[in-house]
Amino acid sequence: MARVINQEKGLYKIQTSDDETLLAQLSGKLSYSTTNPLAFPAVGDWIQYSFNSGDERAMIQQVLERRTCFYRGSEQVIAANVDVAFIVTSANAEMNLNRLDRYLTLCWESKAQPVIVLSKIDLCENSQTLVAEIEQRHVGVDVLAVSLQQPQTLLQLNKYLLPGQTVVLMGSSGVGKSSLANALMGGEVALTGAIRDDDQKGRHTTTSRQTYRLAGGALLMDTPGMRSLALGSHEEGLEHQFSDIVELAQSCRFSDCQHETEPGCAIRAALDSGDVDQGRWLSFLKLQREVLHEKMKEDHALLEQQRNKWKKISKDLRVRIKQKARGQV
Ligand SMILES: Nc1nc2c(ncn2[C@@H]2O[C@H](COP(=O)(O)OP(=O)(O)OP(=O)(O)O)[C@@H](O)[C@H]2O)c(=O)[nH]1
Ligand SMILES: [Zn+2]
Repeated sequence: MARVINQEKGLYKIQTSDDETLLAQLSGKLSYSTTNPLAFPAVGDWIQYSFNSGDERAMIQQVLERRTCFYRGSEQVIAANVDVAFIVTSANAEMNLNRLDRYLTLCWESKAQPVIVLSKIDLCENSQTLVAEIEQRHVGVDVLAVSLQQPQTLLQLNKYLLPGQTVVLMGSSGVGKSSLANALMGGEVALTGAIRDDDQKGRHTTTSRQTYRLAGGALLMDTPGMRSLALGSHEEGLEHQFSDIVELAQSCRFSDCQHETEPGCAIRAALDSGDVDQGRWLSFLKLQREVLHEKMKEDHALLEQQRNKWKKISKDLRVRIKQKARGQV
């Protein structure tokens, strides 16, 4: 068994249980067994492989079932088997609670555990107020307040960085993800796995820039796609992040209630009484629109795919009928 630690243009770097790094490619069987792009190996995947000494590359035979999975649309897995996602948000910029809704939705969908990291608290006088605000809005999610200028604050992260754990950093540009990653790596650029010179046995020097082994034994996956992961058809994640709202909507008098002017609308009542925060409701509506839009696009693409498949089948059939008529088959 091995783990995919890097992926580029159909080539993979895998780390074996002996801490050896190998270049790998898909076995023919695996590449022809499915057309579903999500079934192919991605960074973080555990895989079965074969490797004959003397061969240049290992062959990936099988992708093991993923415990968690961050994906983009229906075509790309960004990171598999992540245990903890640190959602970094900066204390100095005006903090955007709605943006956290977005990242949390992605996390719930993936099944990884989200941890909110409020960064740069040295630039903010009331970080405790901010922490309280976040905790109140996102009940049950751990919130850590950190600053690179107060190194002891970083110790709070250690309990998520135990051996065997795989972690990722999420968050908007400039919130301090790279700085945090560097601090966790102790300032040096960590390499993943054993480093070997090319010794003619297909073992290559590997300096993965996607996966880092941290001092405590955890793996930090810093795949580029993770940083710019957009909300897509993450319906399940959205329903988890707003489960109270989803549940409430079920007690509206009309099952197709638009929550606008209908009588007996439970959402309107909760907004009026303050049980549901107005900002949170608007955040839900915005993300719901995005998810529905994306889902529609995907359904459309699927329909198109099926249509093309049938077009091709009927065209093949027509060709065969013509050939038959000409006595060619
Ligand atoms: N004062 C202060 N500045 C910080 C802290 N952490 C990061 N910064 C600064 O914030 C800026 C952005 O940090 P980065 O680590 O590059 O942010 P990033 O999230 O990786 O940004 P992208 O690479 O664009 O995604 C840099 O100038 C850092 O020096 C902190 O704890 N305190
Ligand atoms: Zn309603």
